[in-house]
Amino acid sequence: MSGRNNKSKSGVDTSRRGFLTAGLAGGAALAATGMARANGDPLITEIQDWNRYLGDGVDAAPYGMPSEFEAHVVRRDVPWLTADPVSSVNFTPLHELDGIITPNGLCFERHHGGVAEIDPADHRLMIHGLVERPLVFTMQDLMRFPRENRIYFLECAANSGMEWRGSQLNGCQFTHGMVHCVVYTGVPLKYLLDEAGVKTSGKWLLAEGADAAAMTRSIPIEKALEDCLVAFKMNGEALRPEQGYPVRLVVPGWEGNMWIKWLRRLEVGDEPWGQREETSKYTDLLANGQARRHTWAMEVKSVITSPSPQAPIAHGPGRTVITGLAWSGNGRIDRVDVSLDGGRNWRPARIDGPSISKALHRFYLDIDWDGSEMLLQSRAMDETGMIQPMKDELRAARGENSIYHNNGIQTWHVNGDGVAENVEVS
Ligand SMILES: Nc1nc2c(c(=O)[nH]1)N[C@H]1C(S)=C(S)[C@@H](COP(=O)(O)O)O[C@H]1N2
Ligand SMILES: [Mo]
Repeated sequence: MSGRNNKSKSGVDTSRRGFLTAGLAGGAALAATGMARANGDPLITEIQDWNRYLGDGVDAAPYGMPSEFEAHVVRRDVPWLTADPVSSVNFTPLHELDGIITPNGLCFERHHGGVAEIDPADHRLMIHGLVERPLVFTMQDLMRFPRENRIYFLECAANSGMEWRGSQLNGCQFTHGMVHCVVYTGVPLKYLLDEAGVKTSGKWLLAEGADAAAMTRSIPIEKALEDCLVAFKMNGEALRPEQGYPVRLVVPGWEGNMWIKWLRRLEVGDEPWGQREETSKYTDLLANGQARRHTWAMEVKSVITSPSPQAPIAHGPGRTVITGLAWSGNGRIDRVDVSLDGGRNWRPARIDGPSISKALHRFYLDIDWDGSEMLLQSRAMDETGMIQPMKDELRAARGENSIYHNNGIQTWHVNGDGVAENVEVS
C-alpha cells in the first residue's frame, strides 16, 4: 500500500480504521480479479482473540502436527474397492498439496498384509543365493555404509487403473493419488551387493518383505546395481511404519510394487522367480488375451490437481491459478501443456521448483478466467521425448481389460460456478 493512500477523504483520519478504509481505494484495480474486500471487514478492523491472548508455549506438541484447520487434509480410501483394509490402498490428497514433496503423514499406503510392526533392533536383512559371501545385516550394519539422499516419486502401477474404461472416481486424490514423492536417505544397493560379491551367473534379484504378505518381486541385476537404494529415512526422519519401517527398497522410476517395504531378504538368481505379484498381478492383459510380462517403468504422466473435483474454483472469475503434477519414470519432465478446451488448444505451463529425474514436477498456468466452462487437461513430455497419450490411444494399443500403467490424459469439466467433475474426452 503506498503512502498516498494513507489519508482518508478528510485528509486527517489517521486511525487504524481510517487507514484501512482509505487503503481500499487502491484495491479498485484488484476488483477485476475478485480480490477487493468489503469496507470495514471486522477481520481487519477488530482485534481478534488470537491477537489478544497468549498462545500455547513450546512443547505443547513435542511432535508437531498440522493446524486444526487442515484436518480435512488426510489420506482417504474408497471403501468398495477392496474387501479388507489389510490388503488395500488409500490415496494421497494431491488436491491439497503444493510443491513436489509429499509430507510423510500423507503418503498413500498400499499394503497386502497390513503394516508390519518391527523393532529395528530385531530387524535383519539377508543377502544370499548366487553370491560369494552370504551376509546378514543388522540396521546398525546398514548405517555404516556410505549413504545418499535422493528425491523420487513412487507410483503404484494400479494408479488410475479404475479409470481405464471411462471416468469413474470424482477427485484427483482417487484417480491419481497412488503417488508420492519424498527425499530418501539410504545406502546404494550396489554397495551391499558388492559386499556379498555377486557371481557372474547372478542376473536377477528377488526382494522380499518381512510383512505378513512377504511381498516378493524379481528385479534385473542391472537395475539393482544402477540406482536402487536401501532406504531408512524419508524427508529426513525414519520411514513411517506404513512406508516400510525400518527399511525399504527404492527402485527409481519403476512400479511401486517393486519397492519392497520392511525389506528382509535379497536373493541373487539367474532368472526371474515368477512370483504372484509379477504373474497373476502387475502384468498387463492385452486385447488379444495375451499378457505383457514385465512393465517396470512408470511412463510419463500428469494431472491437474487444482482446480479438480475436490478443489473447485471458489473465488469466481478473474485471476486463477491452475496447478498440477507431472512425472516420468524415464527421467525429467521437459514440458507440460495445459488445455482449457478439451485438447483443441494447448499452452505451455510453467514448471516451478526443482526438476529432478524420476521425481514429481510442479507446474502452473496462471489465467484470467472469464467464468466460462472449461475442459481442463494437462499433457506432459519427458526428456526422452515421450508424450503422455490420450486414453483412446492407450485402449487402442492395449484393449479394454487393462488396469495397470494407465498414464492417459485426465480431463476435468469445470462449470461456470467453478465446480469440477471427472469426465472423459478421448
Ligand atoms: N513388503 C511389502 N512391500 C510392498 C507392499 C506390500 O504389501 N508389502 N506393497 C507394494 C505396493 S503394491 C506399492 S504400490 C508400494 C506402496 O508403497 P507405500 O505404501 O509406501 O505408498 O509398496 C510396495 N511394497
Ligand atoms: Mo502397487
